This record gives sequence, C-alpha cells and structure tokens, in this order.
Amino acid sequence: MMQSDSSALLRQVRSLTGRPPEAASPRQWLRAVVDLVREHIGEDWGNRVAAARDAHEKRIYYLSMEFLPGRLLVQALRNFGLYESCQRTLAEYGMDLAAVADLEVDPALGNGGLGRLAACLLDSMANLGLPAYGYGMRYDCGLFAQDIVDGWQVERPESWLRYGNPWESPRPDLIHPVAFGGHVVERDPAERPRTAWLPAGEVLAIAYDMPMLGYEAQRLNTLRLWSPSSFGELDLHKFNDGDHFGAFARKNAIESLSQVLYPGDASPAGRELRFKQEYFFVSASIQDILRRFLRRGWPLNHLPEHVVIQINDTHPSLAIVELLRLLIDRHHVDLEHAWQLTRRCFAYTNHTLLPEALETWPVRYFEKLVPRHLQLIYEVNDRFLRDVGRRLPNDAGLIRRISLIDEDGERRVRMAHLAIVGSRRVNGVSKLHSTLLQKRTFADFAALYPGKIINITNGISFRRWLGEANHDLVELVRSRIGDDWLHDHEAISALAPHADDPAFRQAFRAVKHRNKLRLADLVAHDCRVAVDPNSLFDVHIKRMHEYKRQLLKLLHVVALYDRLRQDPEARCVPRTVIFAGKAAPNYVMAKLILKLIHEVARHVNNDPLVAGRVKMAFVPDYSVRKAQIIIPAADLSEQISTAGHEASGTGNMKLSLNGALTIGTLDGANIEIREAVGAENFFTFGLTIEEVAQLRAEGYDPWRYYHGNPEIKAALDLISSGHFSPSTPDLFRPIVSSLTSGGDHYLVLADFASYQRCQDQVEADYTDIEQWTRRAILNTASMARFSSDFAVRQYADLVWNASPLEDRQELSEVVAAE
Ligand code: NBG
Repeated sequence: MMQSDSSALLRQVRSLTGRPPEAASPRQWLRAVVDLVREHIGEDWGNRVAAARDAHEKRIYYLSMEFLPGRLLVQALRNFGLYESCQRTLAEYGMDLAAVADLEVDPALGNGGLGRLAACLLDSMANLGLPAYGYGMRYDCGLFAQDIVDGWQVERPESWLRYGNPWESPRPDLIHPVAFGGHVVERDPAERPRTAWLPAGEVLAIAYDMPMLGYEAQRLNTLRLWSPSSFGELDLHKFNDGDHFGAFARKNAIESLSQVLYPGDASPAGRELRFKQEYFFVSASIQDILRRFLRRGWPLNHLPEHVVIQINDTHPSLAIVELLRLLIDRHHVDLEHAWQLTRRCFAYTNHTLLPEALETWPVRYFEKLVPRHLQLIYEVNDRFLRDVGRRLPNDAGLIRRISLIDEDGERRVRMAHLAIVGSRRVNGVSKLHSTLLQKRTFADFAALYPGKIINITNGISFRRWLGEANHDLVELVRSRIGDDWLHDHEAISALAPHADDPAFRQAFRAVKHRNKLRLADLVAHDCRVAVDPNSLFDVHIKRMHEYKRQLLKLLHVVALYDRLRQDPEARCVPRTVIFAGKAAPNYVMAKLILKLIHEVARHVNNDPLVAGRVKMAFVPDYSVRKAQIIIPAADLSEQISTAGHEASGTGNMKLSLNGALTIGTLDGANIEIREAVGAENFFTFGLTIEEVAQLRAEGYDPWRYYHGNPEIKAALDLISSGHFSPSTPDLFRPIVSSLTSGGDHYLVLADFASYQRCQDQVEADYTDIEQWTRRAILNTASMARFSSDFAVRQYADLVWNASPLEDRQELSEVVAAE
C-alpha cells in the first residue's frame, strides 16, 4: 500500500467516527477498510471499462432469486494488493485485520447450491471480462438464521442489514415502477396498442448495487438487487384519526415483499407473496435492461444481439412475459415480432430433477395480479400449440402434456414450459441431469426442438473455494506450480506429478491438519463438542432433504455405534462425522431428521464405550463462511443422494478441490468427478440410476432389507425403541416408518449394505495415509473442468454467443488508457 492508502484509510476512520483512529471500534475499522477498497474501485470504474470495449458488445444478465456471494473484503483486499499494508496500518492502532474482516456479514440471500452457483458464475464472468450484471432481490432478512434449541431447528430472522451493508450503493435515482392487479381493456381498433392494462396500483423498485470484482481487480461487474420503496407510505388521515396500525397497512404490505427469501408457502398468503416477489424482481430487472439498451439509441430489432438474459431456474421465468409485454405495450412492437425477439434473448438453466420442484402457479394468481401477462401467455400458448399440432399431429396426449397451462385440476401455468418455449437454449447442470432432462422430464420438448436442451456442468470459483478458503494450501501449491490456476483453471493439473513426492505429501497433510484444527475450534465453539483432529473428518454438508440422505449417513453411524458397543474391542478408524445444513421451515420430516442427528450425537459423544472412536457434530447455521472453514478440513466428502435425484451438486467439487476423497453414488456431477479423478480415487457405492428404476418398477420392499440385514434391523430398532429419545420414546417412529412401512422412497435401506461395505473400505484405506494423501492431491489436481471459469466459457460459447476477453494484457491497457 502506498503511503497515500494508509492516510486514506486513517482519513476514512476519522470521518466515520469524528474522532481519532485510536477511538474507532472494530466495526468502524471494517467500514473504513471497505470504503478504502471502494475508493479504489472508483465510482463508475466498471462502466468506464465496459464502455471502452466494443460498443456493440453483448451484455449478459443473470437473473436469480438467490445469490450467496459470501464475504467480499479479504478477496477484494488481495485483488487490489492492499491486504498486507492494511494489516500493518491496523496493527499500529492495535487492531487485527483478520478479526476485523471476520465481522463482515455473510449475506444469506440464498438457499444452497443454486444461490452459490450464481455467485461463482458472476465471479467467473468478472474474471473472464464478460460484461455481466446479476439481478436479484435485496431481502431484508434473506433465508432464516438457524438456531438449535434442544436439538431442534428454530428459525430466526437473519437481520444481515443490522449494521448496514458497507458494499452496497443505494441508487434512489434508479427506480422502476412495478404494477400489480387491475384489469385489461380492449381499446379502439385504431389505437396502438390495442390492449391496455389498467393496474390497480404500483410499487417502486429501488436499485442497490454491489461490486463483483474479477481476479486482480481487472474487471468489475455489478450485482443489482431490488428493494421495494415504502418511502412516505403513511396514511396521514388514518394516523391522525388515531388508527396508528391501519395507517401503516400499505407500507407494511410493500415492505413484506422483500422481507424474506422463500416465505413459507403453506398458506395461500405465503404462496401469493412468493409469486409477487418473483414478478416484482423480474419486472424491475427487465425495465432496467431495456433502459440500458435504449439509452444507446439502438433499434429494438437489435435487442438479441446485445442482450442475453440467463434465468437461474424457473423462478424468474415471468421475465420472459414481462419483456414481451413491454415490447408490445410500451414500444408498440407487434406480438409476432416481439415474441421472436424475446425468445432470442432468453436462456434457461434448470436445476432440479424433482418433479415437485418444477414450479407452477395457479392461473388465478395471474388473473388477480398480472392479468395482462396471462393474456399474453394464452396468446403465446395458442401459437405454440398450433405449431405443435401441425408438426406432430398424431400424438393425442402431446398437447395436454406440453401446454403452458396444466388443465388437470385447478388450472396452473407451468413455469418450466414457459421458460423452455421462451428461451433459445435450455441447459441442465451435469451430464446425467441434462440427459435425464432430454429423455425424461422434458422429452416432449427435446423431440420438438432437437439440440435445444444442452449440458453445462456446474463449476466453482477456485478463487473463492481454494484461494480464499484454504490459504495454507494456496501457499503450498504456489511453491510448486505457481498460482496461474487462480485465473487459468487448466493450470491446476500441473499439481498431479507432485502427488508422488513424499515431501509434498507430508506438507499437504500438515496443511490439512492445520485446517482440521481450525474446524475443531469452530465445532468446539458452535457445538460444544471436542473433536480429535487426528481422526478421519467425514463431512455431510448440504440442505436437509430426504433425497440427500442424511439418514443413510446417520444409520451408518448408529450401526457403527451399535457395533462398538457390542464389541468394545472392535477395530475402527477414529472418525468425526460432521453435518451442517438447514431444513425448510415447513419440512417436518427434514426437521425430525435434524433432531435425530442431535440425539444420536448426544449419545455417541457421551458413551464411554465408543469414546475416542466416533464423534458427531452438527454445525448450526451453515453459511458460505462456515463452508469455507469446514471444506478445507474434510477428509471424506459424503455425496450420497439416491441416484437420479441430485441435479449436480457443487459441494462435491469444493470438497474434492480441497483434497477430500468422495464417497458417492453415481448421481449428478459425482459421475464426472469420478471420471476426472479416476475411479481408484473415488469411493463408489449404491444403486445406479437404472437399478433404481428397476427396483422401483419391480415393487421395492424395504422390509426385505430390514429382515435380511441384522445391522439395519438393529439400527432401526434402536431408533424406534426410544433409545435416542428416552423421555419421548415414540419421537422418531415416523422416521423409521418412512423407511419401512412408508416405502422408503429414497431407497436408504436398499443402499445401506453397499454403503457400509464402502465405508469399511474407506477405513482400511485411511490407515495407509501416504496413499490416501496421494489420492487427495490427485483430487485437487483433477478439478480443472469443475472451475466456474470453464463453465462460464461454455455458457459464452454455447448459449450466449459472447466472447470472453482472452488477453488480460488487452484489458489492462484499456484500463490504463481510460
Ligand atoms: C440445486 C440442485 C443441486 C445443484 C444446484 C446448482 C436447486 C433447485 N437445485 O444439485 O439441487 O448443484 O442446484 O445447480 O436448488
């Protein structure tokens, strides 16, 4: 840092506090350091760089209900080369930069993989010099914070904005009105447009911008989050009449729009609120995209050459209809042409194989809230179905299956169908997932539009998931192969030969050990459990869901516990099992499983018969921050979903990159990871997707496994006997029933024996620590194709038709010239 940076920092502190730096609190220092970075970013730095590039360039718009950017400060300081010098300046005032940076809030604006993927892709777009904007919602509370009270999940509002978000720039100058309700009228035939939507009211959307920095700060992109404005929304008459609550009714209604991500959808009001949120954020985004485009004075005909809108799962698919509507109603483009333009702008990524997760919305909501959009959906559907009828006249059920409207029961709009029909490309997120989309979920569409559904396997940012999460490993890797892999993913492969060097292996193990100590501290602090860093760290971290099979892992632990209690002399590799993940607030079974994890942990951790051999911990309130501590410390990565259910997984990639070996089913991206690291460096178990289908078709009977496998029986009996819940012995019966009389939908029992055998192999292999380390290093070295830089290159090539900046030099020259 230049002298000037140090004085700029001190100036920031003084102006923030109005007092000398000695008096500043750590939080004030945090703010000052962020402000220093922001000074470096400069006010419209990103715009200047973008403008300097080819004026005809395409902009990539990434629309997502979720973003999990994680903390930004440390990476930003390193990007600008400010870390060490800030550290020195702070130290002069008795402050520790790491401790100060630790106060940065981790925005919980997402649920899991989908939101984190959005952040990794934005990171890579910035790294590759693609001019991109993320668009999303600025939730006041995001997803809930997870407390654990007596082993139960208790949700609490995540008030991440309590101390403000130092990164964001509010843009009160950038406001778009979002209309709701009312009705549509036909106008005089001579008038254009023929139809007018007379909404009942509107809500103003205000932009809040956050910087997304590329590697070494060469490039800046923007994440723009929308918040509804309730400014001045007070009914003064009511207030003065003494109705102090009623006076705020409208203000409250507006603010509820952005309170939380995924408001509970068990109630009709909750469902409607989600629908409103989706419309609110896409309407503001599309208006903003059009504003930016039209500012250049280009004709709307050229829209698809300059605008590509990637929608992250179906949540934003109303954006398609919103663009169509604005083209027709505001810009007087005729429907046919507007639809052609719209379809060429959009691309859709699907992220799920669970049919119940494919969003549909009752037609009723559209009638009530966005009647003009419904009219347009009908128009589009009509054309689409006529075209289908012409092209495939002999498939009687096809029209019903493929229609944008589901006519069975209450009429609903199928958002995924809308997204497919309204996009130029659709992609799945792993090879298996994309194949299943083509062959199963969207087979009709695949037949209708050959080549439209493609695969782009997910990726992760190496800068975040190795660069920031695992500093010690970065230093070690740098000492051997440099750090080009931070921006050039292929370069990580150069690590492979070092797996054969005993000195390197030893150093690699030492790093892992330090990371395990760091995790042990977190576990001691958060879970009040002491764990042994010399034990095998076995990690299952992801959303709580039955298909992800936390239960399979748990049954394995219960069986092991039982085995050790029966035979205290039995040999076993000391193991620490770590879980983390949130359960959806209405998902009763997932919450009960979470409780069982805690009760099993309580028993296992306190039973002298198993002491020193198995420990369990559930790290509460999983977040990007905690993932960055858990992942680098893992030895074994649990990726054990029932084959055919996990679209991809990205945790699997992060864990491999950090040198954990995977135990996994042939599901999602596991298949490609196994291919990349070599089957010999991956523990494979369980039914394949074909076997799953076959077993289900034959009529799967979990009782056969219960009666046929004494260990399964013993484990389940232990749970249903109330062993883990002595004061409420029946508490966990529903879990056991779901695995037996309930049909065990996710085939936990069917895969148990194979899983257990595989775990025995894990233990045997872990005793040969040299070989294990070698395999761990090969995992790290084989991850090139799972870099989000690689994924973004594929999006650019196959979907966006946009070119990354190949030559970093070129960009620095542009920056310097500006
Ligand atoms: C999730 C899948 C994961 C996948 C991420 C990112 C949703 C709807 N889907 O398997 O379950 O890795 O998306 O693609 O959150």
